[in-house]
Amino acid sequence: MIWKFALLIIAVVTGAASQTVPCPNGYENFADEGLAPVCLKFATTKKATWGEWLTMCQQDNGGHLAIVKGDLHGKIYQHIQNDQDLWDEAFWVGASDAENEGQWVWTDGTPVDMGPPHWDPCDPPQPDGGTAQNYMCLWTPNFYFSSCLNSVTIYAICQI
Ligand SMILES: [Ca+2]
Repeated sequence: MIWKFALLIIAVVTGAASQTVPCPNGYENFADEGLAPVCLKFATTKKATWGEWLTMCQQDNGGHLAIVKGDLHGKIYQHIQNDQDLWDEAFWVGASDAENEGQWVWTDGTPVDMGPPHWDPCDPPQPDGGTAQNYMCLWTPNFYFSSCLNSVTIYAICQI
């Protein structure tokens, strides 16, 4: 009887651990329940350029700048709304048109969907800035996709 109880405890603890800790320490799972984890970290240790964050995300558990496809954009927006410290900030994510001006691609090589609902439609509509703005950021207050100045230093969203 006792050994049966012990086995039950082990099963429950093991199951709970695999369900509640899908991401490395400091990362949060943004995926819907039952789907493969999408582990993101709002990296607010330092403000730096896109290129610098590309390296720093990699140095943090082998991560990369966040690839924000589909409804992940809305989940990120909701996360920011729930954390007042993030409201006035901006964040690099993993897309660029540095290779071919106007051709935006994610760092996994897939093309970025242009226009609504993700890119900022307001004045001036994004992306803009020509070759001075070759990297994607999410900019306060609406956190649409924007093209940010190559030289600007802001926070980043890293992904594993
Ligand atoms: Ca550009």
